[in-house]
Amino acid sequence: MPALPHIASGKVREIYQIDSEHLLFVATDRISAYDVILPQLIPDKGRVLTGLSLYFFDLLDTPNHLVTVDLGGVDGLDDADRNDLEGRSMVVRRADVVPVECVVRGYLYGSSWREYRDGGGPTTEHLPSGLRLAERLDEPIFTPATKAQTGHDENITEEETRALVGDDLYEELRERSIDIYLRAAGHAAERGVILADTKFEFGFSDGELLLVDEVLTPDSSRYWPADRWSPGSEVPSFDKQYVREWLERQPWDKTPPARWYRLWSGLPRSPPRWP
Ligand code: Q0Z
Repeated sequence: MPALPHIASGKVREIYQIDSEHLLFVATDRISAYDVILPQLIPDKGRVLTGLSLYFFDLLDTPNHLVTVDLGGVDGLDDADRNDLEGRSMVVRRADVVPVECVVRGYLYGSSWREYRDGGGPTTEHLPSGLRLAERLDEPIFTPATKAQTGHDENITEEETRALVGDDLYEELRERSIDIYLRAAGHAAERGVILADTKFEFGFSDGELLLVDEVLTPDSSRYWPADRWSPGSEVPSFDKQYVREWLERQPWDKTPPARWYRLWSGLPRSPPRWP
């Protein structure tokens, strides 16, 4: 990692300081599953993530934090750093990040489904009764969350969100988020992909509300192959489904740290004894 001041670590991403107005936003090759970072890197995964964010920043053409992917103007990097970082990094405008995760859902799944099934919660305030798992909603809903102390996101009500950010910013976040969701979901639908839900983050820079963070990546979004969707059943997600299913067959209890195990073939370790 470069010799720049380190600002923040996520499970997959790292943020460094370039100067008072700019950050270096880096996607690593780490992968997390069941909220735990796995010990093996996925070569160039971070470049795929960064490529997806860049693709959607370009497509959406909405005010965002991206400045450049050219590291030529970034001081304090040597050739090895540039080689490691090229393609997986964005120079971004430092913003004052709004303290709510702007989640938009077009389908009922994940934590929202669990709330709904269990009698309701913050995300189900505006939903009719009688919906099934993975059901398409009549219109997308804005269901913000906050970063809880545990590191897990916690869904919050409209009233709680309004109390956090104020009514005017609430309306702006909801309108921007739903508009972006609808455009991205339409783009995906034309390609046989359902964008079930996604999460945006916004921040202020020079008085302007910018889309920040990664956008519409499989880490921030739930993408489904349209031909595998049917309401009432679980849908296999693109991205980590293979990894989750493989982990299910390993002798790991999903508590950190994930470590290397001998591959478990599923066969007994010694032949059964002849009585
Ligand atoms: C985003 C995060 C982490 C990945 C800070 N443009 C910005 N200006 C100021 N702060 C941020 C951004 Cl994107 C910012 N995060 C969330 C943390 C890795 C994303 F460690 N934190």
